[in-house]
Amino acid sequence: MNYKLIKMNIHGDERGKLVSIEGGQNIPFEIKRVYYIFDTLPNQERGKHAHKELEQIIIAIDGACQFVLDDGQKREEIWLNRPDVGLYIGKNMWREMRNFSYGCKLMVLASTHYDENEYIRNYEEFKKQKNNV
Ligand code: T46
Repeated sequence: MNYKLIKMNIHGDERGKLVSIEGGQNIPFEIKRVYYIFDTLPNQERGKHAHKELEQIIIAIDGACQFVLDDGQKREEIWLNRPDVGLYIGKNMWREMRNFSYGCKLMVLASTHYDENEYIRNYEEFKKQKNNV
């Protein structure tokens, strides 16, 4: 499975907490794009696609949601629920997001600019490509 959880350092004191993310240091790719997802709802699912080239790190900076990760053979579920843990997803992994807490906010660091042609939005097509059928 081409994913892993990355623990970020927290700088905390009586004023609150801060996490710093620096390109070339705790991120395994050059950051080309940052986007964020908010106003999510518990009964809405997102994702349901894979990327041919894109690598990303996703951080639940507020709230929680569940990720389903699938490499064409195995499926695993993980919860993202900490602002100091990033989910790295490498190339060619199917992802689905569900069970958002109200107001969950996800910040995403991406290795490429947005390109719809690089998405695989059909699960059967994804499985065929993974298994070289
Ligand atoms: C992923 C999860 C965590 C853009 O115009 N630019 C962008 O950078 C992105 C990411 C999306 N869009 C447009 C494309 C769609 O019309 O925004 C709309 C929603 O995108 P999408 O349906 O792909 O959103 P999610 O939440 O299903 O998935 C996104 C990322 O696409 C995906 O790579 O891992 O967030």
